[in-house]
Amino acid sequence: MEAHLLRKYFIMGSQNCDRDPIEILTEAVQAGITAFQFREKGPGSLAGLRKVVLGRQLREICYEYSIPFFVNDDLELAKVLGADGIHVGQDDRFAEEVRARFPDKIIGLSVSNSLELENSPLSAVDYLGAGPVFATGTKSDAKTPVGTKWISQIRKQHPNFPLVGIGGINTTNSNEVMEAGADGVAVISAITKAKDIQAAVRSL
Ligand code: 3NM
Repeated sequence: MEAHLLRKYFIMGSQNCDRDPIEILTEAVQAGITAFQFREKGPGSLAGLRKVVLGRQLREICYEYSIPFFVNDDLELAKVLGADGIHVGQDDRFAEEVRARFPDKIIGLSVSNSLELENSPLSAVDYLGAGPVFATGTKSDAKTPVGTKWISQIRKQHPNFPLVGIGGINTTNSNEVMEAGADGVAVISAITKAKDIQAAVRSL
């Protein structure tokens, strides 16, 4: 994949939103996010048909603005929505299985420590999401923050592998993540909770 697509990677599900997710995504794409992940997961999230209906609307916005649309974990949904890519975590299906089923989609994998990284099938995935870089209140089961040092280490080990930092990243600390060698920052609350999404995305 082209690593520059990871630069401002916005992740969201309706559970992260205090107002209409469609409005939030529209503002974010107009402000210049480079990729979007639909992550309808955790307390308060939609399921079944309501999840599909929202997903379709969000997918359409990304299509209209020509930015890649990713689905978190849900392979069936990724297929139904014609997603450009799928993001899987360590607890989700093995990345190799996802690759076998979707040879042409972009596949991202979360890593939270060196052991996970060592055991990751890098040849089966297109990019890594490393984190949480900083403490985050958005994901209740987030692991211990890895800090930007670990981002630098991964970059040293894998000089050319597309890499995005995630977790607790905001307009104030995103530059540290980029300086550590990430290709981009993946954020939820820095955008969903922003008073001015245009300004937040620009600042990221
Ligand atoms: N994954 P915020 S942290 C979805 O560490 C997610 O893998 C993480 O939300 C990981 O930008 C996280 O609001 C939540 O901190 C990111």
